[in-house]
Amino acid sequence: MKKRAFITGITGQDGSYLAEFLLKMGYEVYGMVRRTSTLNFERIRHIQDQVTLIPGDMLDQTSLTNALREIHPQEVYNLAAQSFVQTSWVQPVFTGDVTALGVTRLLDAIRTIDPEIRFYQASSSEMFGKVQEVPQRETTPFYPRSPYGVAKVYGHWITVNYRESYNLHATSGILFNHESSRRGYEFVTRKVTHTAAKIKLGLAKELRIGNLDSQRDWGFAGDYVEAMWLMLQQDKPDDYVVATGVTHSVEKLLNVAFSTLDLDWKQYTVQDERFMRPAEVDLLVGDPTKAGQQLGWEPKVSFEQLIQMMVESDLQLLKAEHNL
Ligand code: NDP
Ligand code: GDR
Repeated sequence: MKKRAFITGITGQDGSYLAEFLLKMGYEVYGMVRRTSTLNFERIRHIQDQVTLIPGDMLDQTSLTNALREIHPQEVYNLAAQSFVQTSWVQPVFTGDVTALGVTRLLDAIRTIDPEIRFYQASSSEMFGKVQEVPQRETTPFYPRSPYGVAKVYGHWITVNYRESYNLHATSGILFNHESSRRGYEFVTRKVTHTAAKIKLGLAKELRIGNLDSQRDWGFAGDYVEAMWLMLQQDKPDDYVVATGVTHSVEKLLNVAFSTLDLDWKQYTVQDERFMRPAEVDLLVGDPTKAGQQLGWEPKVSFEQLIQMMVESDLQLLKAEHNL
């Protein structure tokens, strides 16, 4: 019998990589998609005939309960979220509803339909925010600095609470930033690689950017979804930090991306207040020792390889789009 996995957020960056990975592992893969006026299946188009898409929304309890009743999955991966930090200041209530309360809706659906289901919650390094220690590990206290970070702290603790209250196999993966050529264009890595490629091809003149001093621990999304799966294969549910342990500044990101194209980033980059945040997080760098020791997980793609891969992919994408 094939194992069945249900992924919320299957149309997102991580959802698409996780679906690919689970298909390779022999799973029947089900993904929740919300109703939109135009389809946004771009990231899963290549596997669309191999997965089953179920309509639903993290805001709608009935749709979550019905999905679980219909699929009877052994594993549920909760990746759905309003995931863009900057937007969370503009839509704090909506962010809380989807990214925080949505987790309770799904956990409670699991509790009532089948408490044997194993649950993965996509927690975030943004929960560490104004960091209380460097590097951050599973025991580091949280101090979120955005409505998104606050919502993720709620999602984390409700996962722990359902684990302890109802004995659910509910695990929280505290993942640091992970990127790929499927990253949304609004996130800084993709914004930089895509705009740098446009500049190289004469399709743009400048890149408008926010804080150059921000530092992040950036890894490759394809590596990180494997850690999610490994967590649900453990006998006991737990919390794990997943990170590379290496941090880089936005300025370094610009340097690597532009120099891959033989361009000097300083000639094309303009700082713009619009991309600054009301509150920044400090030095985010994760300590993935526990994931290494208990899951046997380690990142395979370096920061430089990741950015070069993204630049190359954007270059090809733009050439195809513009017949260049
Ligand atoms: P994306 O923003 O790429 O994907 C988010 C997904 O959630 C999309 O499929 C989106 O659907 C779906 N979604 C949003 N709102 C709802 C809703 N109300 N009901 C149902 N589905 C909804 O995020 P990533 O793939 O990058 O991240 C996956 C998860 O991991 C998120 O929870 C994120 O917060 C978390 N995370 C991400 C990290 C990263 O670096 N990428 C690091 C740490 C945590 P649609 O396509 O319709 O918009
Ligand atoms: P982040 O990712 O907020 O870490 O959240 P993002 O790429 O948006 O920002 C990273 C850092 O870059 C700085 N920055 C800019 N960011 C954007 N988006 N645009 C700019 O022009 C710009 N200039 C500088 C930001 O200030 C920030 O410091 C991501 C999301 O995937 C979350 O869902 C996830 O939980 C965390 O990573 C871990």
